Amino acid sequence: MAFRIDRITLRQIAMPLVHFFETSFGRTIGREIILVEAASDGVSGWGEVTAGENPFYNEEWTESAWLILEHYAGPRVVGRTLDSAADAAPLFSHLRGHRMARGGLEAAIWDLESRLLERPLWRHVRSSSSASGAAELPAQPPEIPCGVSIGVQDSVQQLLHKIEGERAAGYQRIKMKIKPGWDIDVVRQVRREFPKIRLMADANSAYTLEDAGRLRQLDEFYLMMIEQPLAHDDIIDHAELQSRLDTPICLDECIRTAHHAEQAIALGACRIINIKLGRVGGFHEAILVHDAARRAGIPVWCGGMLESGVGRAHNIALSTLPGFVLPGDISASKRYWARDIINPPVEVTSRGTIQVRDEPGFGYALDREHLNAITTRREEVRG
Ligand code: OSB
Ligand code: MG
Repeated sequence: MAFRIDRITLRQIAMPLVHFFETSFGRTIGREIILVEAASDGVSGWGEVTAGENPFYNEEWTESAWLILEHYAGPRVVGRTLDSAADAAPLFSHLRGHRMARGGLEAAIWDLESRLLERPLWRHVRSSSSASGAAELPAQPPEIPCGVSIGVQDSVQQLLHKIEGERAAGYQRIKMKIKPGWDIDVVRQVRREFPKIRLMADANSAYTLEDAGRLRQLDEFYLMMIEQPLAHDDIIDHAELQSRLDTPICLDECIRTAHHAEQAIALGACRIINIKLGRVGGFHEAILVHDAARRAGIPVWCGGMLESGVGRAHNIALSTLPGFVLPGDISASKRYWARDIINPPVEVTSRGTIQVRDEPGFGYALDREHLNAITTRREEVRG
């Protein structure tokens, strides 16, 4: 079904986190998020740009994403008629990098198309994957397994306390952030306290190959995986490191395309892949990464970027693909926000799962009043 993109509106919102989130690259206390609205024939689709406030996770940040959307990606689609949402990503493929900016717009177009078809986005996503054909589409919306990502804390005591709380809430696995000075000893204490939990560590590129001996010490704690220990753009060193570790390596930052996934798998640089919608530039590429991993027998899970309800709902839709067999970093709205921008907020069952909603598009209603109250910038893209 062809549809014309009548209007693209960018908006920036300010959302304070209920608790700071600290990684090896810094501490976030509040988010500055860009939402993209794509309208056709009076129907709107929404996407979220997952770039951080600073170019520390990758090269993008809120300001750069706004400029890319305003001057490059947005004008490519305003007034254009698309045969399907899958045709959106190729319109931006001449741009180098800036996948989170592109991905926010692309996701809005996927949401728009599924709303025009009055179809849940998750069904739309599943039927677009060649590695999970329509025949496999379940009649009932699935439940997706959830884990939590816990940042570096001010004390080990505080970390243990947080883990206890998340376990009690039912989350299926705990990811803890590590960095030099907050790693082996802290993981040891967590393991002593919680010998049976599914535990993993995310370093966000805080180490080099010189640290291989140190990282090997983590093997004794039978972690599910260690995520992105080495440089954000270095697949080769990860292959070398993986050959020296028993613990599976999971790549996050390194994988921006399906081609990267294929190369990393071929080199033995990882045994697991974290797929983030924004990092790879939207649904089109995310599905291709999933399909490549599935063909190779590599399990994937959905990463998070401290998203508002809009990005969170998109992550839930993505996670219904059959290769997402490990718990994702997709947790309840209330872990991040005093008030989310969707209704109902994302909730997690006592089994540590999210029940996917069978509603059109991303499946939740926008809280317009709240959205307007926290909007700090708004602009329509000129074609
Ligand atoms: O590396 O997965 C990461 C948050 C910001 C930037 C990078 C990462 C993260 C997380 C948070 O781990 C996951 C979440 O949204 O809860
Ligand atoms: Mg990560």
